[in-house]
Amino acid sequence: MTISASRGSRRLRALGWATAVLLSAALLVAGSSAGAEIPFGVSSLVGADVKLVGEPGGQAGFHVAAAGDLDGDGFQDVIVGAWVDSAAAPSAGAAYVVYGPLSGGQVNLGDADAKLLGELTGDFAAEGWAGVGDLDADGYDDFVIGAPGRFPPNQPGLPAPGAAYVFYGREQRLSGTMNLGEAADAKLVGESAVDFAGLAVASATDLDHDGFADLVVSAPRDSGGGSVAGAVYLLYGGADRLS
Ligand SMILES: [Ca+2]
Ligand SMILES: [Ca+2]
Ligand SMILES: [Ca+2]
Repeated sequence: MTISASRGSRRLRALGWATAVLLSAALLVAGSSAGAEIPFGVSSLVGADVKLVGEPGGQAGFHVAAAGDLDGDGFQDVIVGAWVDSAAAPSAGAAYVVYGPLSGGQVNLGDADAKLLGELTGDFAAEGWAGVGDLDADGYDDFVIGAPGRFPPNQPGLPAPGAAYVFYGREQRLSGTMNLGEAADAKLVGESAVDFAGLAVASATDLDHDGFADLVVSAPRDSGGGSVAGAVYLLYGGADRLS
């Protein structure tokens, strides 16, 4: 019973944290501290406070989430994934970082503060990504970009171990176009050539309640439990950064 209750309270804390983050992000996007007015009933997205517009072919926004305050200036920041962006290589994918506060109206992601490019053909970088809270408890929120390395179309024989790129937030902002492999603080690679590691990444809030946020990385084609049984990895945050 004790274990069950503990798990329940942790789950409630996790839900509370996620709700608070999403609400604060929504309020800042709306540019109002008093509260955004989201209409009841059916209405057009054309009435949104901000529209972030992708670049041709990238399919920006395949996955959305709260990013956190990456530069510690008190404003929530925005990450947008474009999983089939081909600027670096066909379907290498990319992630845009836009630091808040956002002005209203349209934001062209081609003008984002930073664009992080997948490394290889078919990396599908940022098919999944997550703001993961403060992994090292330094006051700056951190984020992770997944690049599952799914088999590119018509190229099923390519290795696809997948990876999760960890970025620690800092006062100095990310800027310009960068390669994920060079810009990330750490790259976590799948165990085998076909694991699709990083297809999903997420915050685990603080699983072990040590004050450091923790991280979840999936590998749905991992075969440690039998053929493509899949696996999920938990990584505990700490003052010693992943590298
Ligand atoms: Ca910020
Ligand atoms: Ca941090
Ligand atoms: Ca922890």
